[in-house]
Amino acid sequence: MNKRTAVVTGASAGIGAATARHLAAAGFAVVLGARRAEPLAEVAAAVGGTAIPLDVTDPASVEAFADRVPECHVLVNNAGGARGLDKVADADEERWRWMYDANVLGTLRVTRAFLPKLIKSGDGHVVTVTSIAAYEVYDGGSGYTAAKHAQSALHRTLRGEHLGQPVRFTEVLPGMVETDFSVNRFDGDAERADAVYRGITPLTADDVADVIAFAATRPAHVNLDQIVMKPRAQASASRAHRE
Ligand code: 8X3
Repeated sequence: MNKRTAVVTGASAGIGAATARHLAAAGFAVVLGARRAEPLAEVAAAVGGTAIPLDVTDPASVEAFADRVPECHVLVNNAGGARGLDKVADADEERWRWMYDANVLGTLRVTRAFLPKLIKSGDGHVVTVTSIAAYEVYDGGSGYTAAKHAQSALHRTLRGEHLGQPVRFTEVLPGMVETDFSVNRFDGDAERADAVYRGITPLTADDVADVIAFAATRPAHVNLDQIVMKPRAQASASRAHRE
């Protein structure tokens, strides 16, 4: 039997790379997209997958990417991220624009490009990785929480719009996961990023990927709608127990 195809965005590192590994282990042919060609090629080689350059903020790049993938059963919208931790009073519009473009419009572009193939597969599945920032707000987080709320709204809308068609929609909402998420948020400031996870055992990218692969391997009639994941030591975006 031919392998089912899974497409993972933001697959050069973190949750995306781990998801590519877990889906490959679950028997999928994996197509990996990300901007950074070198790490992407390394992850793809390690899982026997196909690396294709993808910048979700560029409509032409998304179109070219989708054109190279003839069939798709599972799409994991993982690309995105945060920029800064500025209060609303100090908001930087460029950072807001990037966060909207990458998280919200990126998910829109990629999902729209793959929906016909997902439905045609007879058993399609869109997994969108949002965040606990998709249902909580916290000081300094507005640009990111606003984008994640919007990304979640877009994703959840699809569930109703495609009711009756052979496609499932799962939203995974992680809390603290130690990846390069915080390093990117803080413009490469590793010390500031480390402080986010200090004194607690955060989730790993593999913890989240394991759950994504679980959702993607349920029988076709089972839709895991929303899955919130946090480390045991985290109660909310702004409340964690630190040793
Ligand atoms: C990452 C979780 O709490 O930093 O999506 O927004 S948080």
